[in-house]
Amino acid sequence: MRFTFTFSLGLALASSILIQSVGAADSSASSGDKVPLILKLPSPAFKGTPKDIQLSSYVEPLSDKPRPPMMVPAGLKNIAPGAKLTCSDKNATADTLGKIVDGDKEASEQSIIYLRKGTQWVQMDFGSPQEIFAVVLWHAHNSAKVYHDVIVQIADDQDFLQNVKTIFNNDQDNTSGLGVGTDREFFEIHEGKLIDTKGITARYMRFYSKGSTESALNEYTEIEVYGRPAK
Ligand SMILES: [Ca+2]
Ligand SMILES: [Ca+2]
Repeated sequence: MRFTFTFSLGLALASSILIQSVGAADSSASSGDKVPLILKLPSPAFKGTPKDIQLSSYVEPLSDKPRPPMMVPAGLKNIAPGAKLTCSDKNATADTLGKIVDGDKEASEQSIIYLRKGTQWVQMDFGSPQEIFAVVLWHAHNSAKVYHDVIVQIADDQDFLQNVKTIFNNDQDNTSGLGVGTDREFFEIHEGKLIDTKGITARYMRFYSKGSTESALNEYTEIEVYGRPAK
């Protein structure tokens, strides 16, 4: 009797330890070694409520609180500076496009590049497939304005014909013709627009826009892409 009792207790203990250790492994895998994504933000250039501008019904209200950090796997890098940049506006030189990934995100005139009117895109080729967790986008935050038809796509080829996926699209009235978006328009602020790309794998990424509430021209200040080489 005594032997059986001890044996069962031992078994129960052993299985309880086993369950605990599996549980611990599970929780460390799901929260992973996730860390807050630390962004270096430029200084705010304007404050308070935006001036009287024509807004769509799907503009996200401007928050007066700092954005909470996004949790991402440890060890990600901003891979945008290593990407090959191209653009739909053939007047934009390589030097001009380089300013989108030079780390200068300030609101001053010399930090902003201008692309022509209409739907325009900037494209990044990372050289090989990358696992991408976050994109941070600054068109221009020198005044309160809202950009139109902000669309982010990925593809397997530079012409965006193979395996094209849309990861952000706020063109809710489809004026750029890439499909009706369901994301909201947003104010350009010093924090930039943070897009959670959920670890999607891509070699090519395109960023579209079609002017703002301020101008038909397209401005770009900086784009950051946080990722790591795909396994
Ligand atoms: Ca820049
Ligand atoms: Ca639109």
